[in-house]
Amino acid sequence: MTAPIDTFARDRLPPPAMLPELLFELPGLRFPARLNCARDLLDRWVDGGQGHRLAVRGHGGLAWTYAELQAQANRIANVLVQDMGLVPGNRVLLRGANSPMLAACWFAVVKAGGIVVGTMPLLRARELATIVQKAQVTHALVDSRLAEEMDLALPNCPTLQRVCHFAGPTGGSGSGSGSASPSLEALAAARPASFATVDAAADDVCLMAFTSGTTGVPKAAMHFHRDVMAACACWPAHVLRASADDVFIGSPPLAFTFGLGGLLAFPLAIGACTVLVEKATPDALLPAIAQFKATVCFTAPTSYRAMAAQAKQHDLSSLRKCVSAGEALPAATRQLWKEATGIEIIDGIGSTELFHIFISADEAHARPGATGFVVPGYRAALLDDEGRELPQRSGRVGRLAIKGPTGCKYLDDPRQASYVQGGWNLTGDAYLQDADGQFVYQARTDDMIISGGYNIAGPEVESALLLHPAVAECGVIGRPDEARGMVVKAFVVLRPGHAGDAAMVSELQEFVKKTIAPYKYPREIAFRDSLPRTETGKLQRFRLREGS
Ligand code: 3UK
Repeated sequence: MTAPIDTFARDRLPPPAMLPELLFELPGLRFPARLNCARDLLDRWVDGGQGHRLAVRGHGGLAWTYAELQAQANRIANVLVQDMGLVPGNRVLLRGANSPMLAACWFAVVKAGGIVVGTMPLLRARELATIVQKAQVTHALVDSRLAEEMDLALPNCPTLQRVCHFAGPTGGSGSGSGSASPSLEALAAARPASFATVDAAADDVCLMAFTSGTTGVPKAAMHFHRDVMAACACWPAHVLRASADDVFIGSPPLAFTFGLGGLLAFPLAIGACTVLVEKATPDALLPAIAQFKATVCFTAPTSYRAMAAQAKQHDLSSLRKCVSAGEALPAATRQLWKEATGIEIIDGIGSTELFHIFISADEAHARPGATGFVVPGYRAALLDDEGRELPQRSGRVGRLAIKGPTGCKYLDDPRQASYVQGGWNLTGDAYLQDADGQFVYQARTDDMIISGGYNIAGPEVESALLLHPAVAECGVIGRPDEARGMVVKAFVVLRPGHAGDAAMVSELQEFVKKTIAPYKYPREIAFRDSLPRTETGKLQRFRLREGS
């Protein structure tokens, strides 16, 4: 009855033969044919008499209950439909730092049957235009402080008909060219606080998550309403096990599915409160944890490492669960954080294509250097070079393959055939499974270093270097070499007070040889002030390779 009117996304799903196999065996994964995730995450609480509970907090004392978040989302949904002409299936670009207002916009789009296209705040006009063109974005809701790059992109965005600006959590007048037209807040205030959430099909697309790809046009991973709820029923319910009294906080942007799950869908799925702060660098996250008495934290390994050094200067006594994802968690970082806070980090590997975490270990099962066990609801295999499954717990390295209730659905993209093969999602990671069943990360398959006939995983060498007290951060790559094929090269950022001289090079080399098999030691070491990272905190090894 309310199938999407704009079938752009549906028409560009991969053909059935190229979709991953889906598993819905777990209780909690039986979904009705019609489902709007905004109803299950937001309306449900208000309808059930829980509207007075705190849903979202932000800067400047901003705090909305579930009823208030719903009212604001409803007003914005009315603006989208009545002022901006949105019809179900249209793509709506969201642009802003994490904030309660951005969360309200997210729910407004989904309630109205639109498709959210999140964008990282640091993206430039060129990258925004690429996204708009690929997703054929029709509408945009933009924090006025980030309007400039959007305005610069507009000449290259012919499909983008309607742009509306909001002032951002700290208020202010905004500066973009749109300041002459009414703000989203003003339009929203003039519209009713009620809106009938669109009755969507469980397999209608509700979001397009652009991957932080390193080469080529970015890929858009599409997710259904059902995918969002399926993710809530797996890792959060079985591994994180947070409760309605928890207060979530963290750094990943809502445009990144790590942040969308951890800081919006997962807390709201259980009626908890989420703190959405604009600035969540290690310096800013520590005082925010103390200020909001946060209990569950989501951030990247490098952020835990940086925060561990300053943790003692802050009251982190409220904190009870800390989640790390985005890249491998070095054992040294796990140890530093535990010494600083007493908390055992919950590591988990997830991906944009699978929406969230599919291998992880809770506090009780965490083991340094291992990612953990396959998350209930998912199945994992390791494939050899011929695509055959390795025996379980063999200790042999293979390509990680995942199946579950979520899976890769790229928008109109031939690269679907590389991520999905034989019904499996191939994440591009090399893993081994040890005798206990724990999955141990090796490297991205294209980052494996083959030197003198040995396979060497850069992250293992990085983990060894990070155990040395002089090392703040490091990245290890293979540099092409005539004699050995590749040589192991480390880029190292030293802690203050250490000099990057020849003596330090030999000291670090000897240290690695004593810590792991000596043939893995970095034959070359270069010192840097910082390392190239994506906005999601991932080390860009390809840029280190270019500079080697
Ligand atoms: C790597 C990890 C080792 C791995 C993500 C949690 O990172 C996320 O999504 P992306 O699409 O990247 C996916 C790739 O990142 N990776 C992520 N976590 C770990 N490697 N240990 C980890 N714990 O190469 C993976 O294939 O940016 C993470 C939830 C949602 C996400 N989107």
